[in-house]
Amino acid sequence: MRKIALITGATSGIGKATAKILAKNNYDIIITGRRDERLGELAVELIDKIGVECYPLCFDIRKKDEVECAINSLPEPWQNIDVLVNNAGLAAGLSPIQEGSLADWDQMIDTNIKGLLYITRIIAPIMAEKKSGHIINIGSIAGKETYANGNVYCATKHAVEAITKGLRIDLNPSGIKVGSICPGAVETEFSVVRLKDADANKKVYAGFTPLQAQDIAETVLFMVTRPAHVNIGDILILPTAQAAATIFNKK
Ligand code: NDP
Ligand code: 8X3
Repeated sequence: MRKIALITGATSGIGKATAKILAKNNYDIIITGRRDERLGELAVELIDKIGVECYPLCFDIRKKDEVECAINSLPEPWQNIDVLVNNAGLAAGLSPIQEGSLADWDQMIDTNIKGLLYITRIIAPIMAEKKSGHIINIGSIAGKETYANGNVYCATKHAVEAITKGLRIDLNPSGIKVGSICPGAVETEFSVVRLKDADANKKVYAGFTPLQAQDIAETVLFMVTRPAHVNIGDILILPTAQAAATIFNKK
């Protein structure tokens, strides 16, 4: 029987690369995000070029009602989700906490923590009921360290780390695999969004070779293709040039 993977935040970066790699490995794919046009384009690519089935769901993960409505709108066979990749997320701003924007804080907390929880609260019972499934949360090195001006973003990713551990404990009796991938610097739209600067990548990734979304997608694939008795709990993955959150060997 074919397997189904739901990837949040698949309109860009890590989520998009993950959707493609899982499709190439015979998963049917549910993709989510707010940018409908991009979801449509990716769905066409997965269906026409890769040859899998794809169900796009356009919603804002911060809005509980939209999340519930979208997941509940899935036709019955699509609700049988085998893999959930909780990827949607962002950093907004890079300021000392005493100068931080409350709107940025709300956006990060509502997306990275509450949005992840809303989705998981709907999918986890489905997995628990059938006693199988795999949840992978995209954390960050920012969930393991706190760096200058990272304050609230780091807090949200520390929360993802705690939620991952809590999920693994609570879903242990049901045989559900739970793990996380915690990347360092990945060249996606992340820095453009964080710094609200279309040219941000030229500055942020200057002088070293960052990870690419494909590197993280390959890590997701590795995790979901382990034998039934193996659960990868956590992977910290960094560019070779990165030793810690803010320590880079730049040329
Ligand atoms: P991108 O900005 O390229 O992708 C972010 C994705 O999240 C987009 O698909 C976006 O979709 C989605 N998203 C953001 N806000 C919402 C929302 N309110 N509702 C629904 N979807 C939303 O960044 P990355 O691929 O780099 O980020 C993916 C994950 O990886 C994030 O959780 C990020 O924190 C994490 N990460 C990134 C690192 C990096 O250096 N890039 C390093 C470590 C972790 P849309 O805008 O269409 O809604
Ligand atoms: C993204 C990596 O170091 O910018 O989570 O926080 S970092």
